[in-house]
Amino acid sequence: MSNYISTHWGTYKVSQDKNNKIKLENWELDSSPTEFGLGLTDAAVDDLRIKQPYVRRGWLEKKDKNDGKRGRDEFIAITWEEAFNLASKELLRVKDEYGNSSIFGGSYGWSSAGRFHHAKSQINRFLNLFGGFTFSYQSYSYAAAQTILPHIIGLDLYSTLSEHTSWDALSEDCELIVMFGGMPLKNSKVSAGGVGKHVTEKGLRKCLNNGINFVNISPVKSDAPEFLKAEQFKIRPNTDTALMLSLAFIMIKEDSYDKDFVKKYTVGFDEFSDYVMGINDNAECSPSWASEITGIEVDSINKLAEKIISKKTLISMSWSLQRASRGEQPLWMGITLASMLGYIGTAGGGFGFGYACVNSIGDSFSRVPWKSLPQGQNKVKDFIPVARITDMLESPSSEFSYDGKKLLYPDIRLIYWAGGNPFHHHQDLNRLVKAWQKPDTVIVNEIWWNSLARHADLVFPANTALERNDIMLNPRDPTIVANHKAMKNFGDSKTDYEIFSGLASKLGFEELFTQNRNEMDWIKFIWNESSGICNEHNINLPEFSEFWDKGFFEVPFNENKKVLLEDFYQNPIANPLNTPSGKIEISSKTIASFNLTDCPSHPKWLEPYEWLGKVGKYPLHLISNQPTNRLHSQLDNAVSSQNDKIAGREPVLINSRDAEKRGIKSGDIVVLCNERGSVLAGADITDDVMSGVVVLSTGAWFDPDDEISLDRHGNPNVLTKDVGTSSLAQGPTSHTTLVEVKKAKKEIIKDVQIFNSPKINC
Ligand SMILES: Nc1nc2c(c(=O)[nH]1)N[C@H]1C(S)=C(S)[C@@H](COP(=O)(O)OP(=O)(O)OC[C@H]3O[C@@H](n4cnc5c(=O)[nH]c(N)nc54)[C@H](O)[C@@H]3O)O[C@H]1N2
Ligand SMILES: Nc1nc2c(c(=O)[nH]1)N[C@H]1C(S)=C(S)[C@@H](COP(=O)(O)OP(=O)(O)OC[C@H]3O[C@@H](n4cnc5c(=O)[nH]c(N)nc54)[C@H](O)[C@@H]3O)O[C@H]1N2
Ligand SMILES: [Mo]
Repeated sequence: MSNYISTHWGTYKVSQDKNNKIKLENWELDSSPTEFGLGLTDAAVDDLRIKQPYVRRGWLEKKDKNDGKRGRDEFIAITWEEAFNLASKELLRVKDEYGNSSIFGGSYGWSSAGRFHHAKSQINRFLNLFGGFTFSYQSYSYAAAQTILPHIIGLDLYSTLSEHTSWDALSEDCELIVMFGGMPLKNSKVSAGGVGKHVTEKGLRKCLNNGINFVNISPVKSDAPEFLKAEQFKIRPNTDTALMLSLAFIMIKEDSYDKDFVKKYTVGFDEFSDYVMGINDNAECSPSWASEITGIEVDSINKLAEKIISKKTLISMSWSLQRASRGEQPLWMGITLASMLGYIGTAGGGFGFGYACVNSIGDSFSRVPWKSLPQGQNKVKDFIPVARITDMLESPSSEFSYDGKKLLYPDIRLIYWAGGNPFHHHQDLNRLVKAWQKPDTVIVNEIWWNSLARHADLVFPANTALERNDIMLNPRDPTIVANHKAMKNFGDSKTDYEIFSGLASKLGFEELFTQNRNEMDWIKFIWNESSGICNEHNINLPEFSEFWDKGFFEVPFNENKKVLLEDFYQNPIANPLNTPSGKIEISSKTIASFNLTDCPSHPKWLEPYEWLGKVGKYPLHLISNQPTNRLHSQLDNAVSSQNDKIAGREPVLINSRDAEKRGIKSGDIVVLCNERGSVLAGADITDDVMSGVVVLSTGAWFDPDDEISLDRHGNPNVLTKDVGTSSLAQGPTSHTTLVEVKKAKKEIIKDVQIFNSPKINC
């Protein structure tokens, strides 16, 4: 019997050393394994594990429900029996007094990779059986795309991603890949639901070996892997739309765009073209206009235009482009530009969205809609666009716009979170901390004493994937992995399943929740149901016991090369897109009918609320990209992430010119600030990042110092603004932030405290 564990960042072999200590090794079939995952075994037994249930003192005493101390109070250790009693009584009270819509169970977050123990599925199943909850819709990753793609190409985001032209198809026919936001391999280490083999580097090398050229348009040079030898265009963040518009301008002016494609496959080009050429009241989108905005020289823009016109080109966009103010525009504009080049629906090019953002995009294998844990129906219809949580908590019953509709924020009295970390993922954390005080109760299932656990009233200790049996079954990955329980439960921790079963028992619906199945029964149920689904796809899964003993199974490779929108390209009459016109909508009558100034009828350059074209007190653009050595805030307490810290803080990349101007040297502790807050970080001087831009990756555990309102550790979300991409999608805009950076004065330098245990009174 072989022991494996699969995680969002890869699959590992599990063994025990002579002292019975659990050890992970890279899986030999994965040619690009993720080193940072090896740190999970130590993190799983570190001092920050939550050992048993806890209750916050102020909440327990209930002298004043809104005592404003959430996040700063001490915790009292309690038994599971006490914890289940307190939580179930409170859930019932809130339900009776305010109704199920006053319970926020959105639980946005990646949690862990197993199919059965997926925390979000577990909490959804539990809360649905309890009568429902207010939920959150969309993802922090690509909310703007999720909303606008159906309007432009009539496909939902997930279908678009899974239908992406495969690397093998591209490598045969494409000549040039223009990467807006690069293709950082560090991001392709992960895939939500689990990774078997890493394939992105292989795909890129195949393209390179077949003679494809690469262009990297990004403020950070290393966003393009070095081996691609990509031509670099340093662009001011959030100005990609302007650059693309100027490329469209050149093509219209020179009459060199693919008119046949535009006519046959798109609608609304004329209205767009009038805007580009400045026919109405606006400036023409000429190269000199774009140069002023983007910081790229006119000559370079002209040369880039020449290149894309003369070669079969793929316009690749990273997801980061749309996690920004007016983030709908670059994606819409990228698809428009690809339409003008005429290769959409062919392997010669077209557009790509997120090729290296996660491992799976561009892969070619038979995708199987695997069985997951049945979640039931949510009877509550209230929801929020995922990133509007602070607005919701601050302003119950107030109106917001979303995708052409006007909706109301519900009044939330209880928050229950399992498997995500809003004190990592949300913007403007100082605002969130205040709004988070408003509900009567916050219940959290967490593994570690991170900032989410510390901002809860009731803390249930969840265990890690090493402490449970599970099955890695990701529709976006061809490997299925048997996760065998590798270590006994840490302390008194439980699986989320056991936690929700315990609560369901107190609330009288245990049998409905568990269906009398234990962990292994559920895993076999998921396997058997999936086997049936597989048969429909002509794939045979082995018997469960054979799979469980071997440890993994690989879905056979599919020889068919995938090309995005191929059917539509081959016959747009027989296979129209699911848009009102059946074609690609370069102008959208539907979006026009919403009458939104922040998302008009066709792609436009709309100034972000903060950007390098308009600086005042805060002259540097902060990019808070995905971290190299962890998954968001997960494993920030583990060795790889810790080894990267500078003076114990998250590293901030600063260009040498900007550093010199400020007297900052590598290794210094610096303070980043703007009107929303300030953050300490460790300076790393590098010309990898362009002047005017600083990079502080997301995911350092939030470590606020209340006395001087400063984050001691380097969480960029203290600085980011919490406002939607536009009133269309309301997506998060973390990549739109201006800051100033200074060498930190001795008086404000405080030790990082988030890696010490919180105040606990037994
Ligand atoms: N500034 C800035 N902010 C960003 C981004 C950015 O680019 N810049 N990116 C955004 C994006 S794209 C995303 S997807 C989000 C990610 O945000 P999240 O997905 O919320 O971040 P994670 O750190 O993965 O949080 C997962 C949490 O679940 C816990 N957990 C893991 N396994 C289990 C389990 O089995 N049970 C339970 N109960 N808990 C578990 C972990 O300990 C961790 O606290 O962040 C967003 N925030
Ligand atoms: N190792 C690791 N990999 C991850 C994750 C992780 O936490 N760790 N998180 C995963 C998740 S949840 C997601 S959603 C994906 C996200 O994938 P992306 O959205 O691609 O991730 P980012 O790292 O935020 O951005 C990639 C690069 O885009 C550039 N960029 C930012 N803004 C702009 C801009 O306005 N214009 C241009 N041209 N470039 C810009 C930045 O230099 C940045 O390095 O990554 C996934 N991959
Ligand atoms: Mo994401």
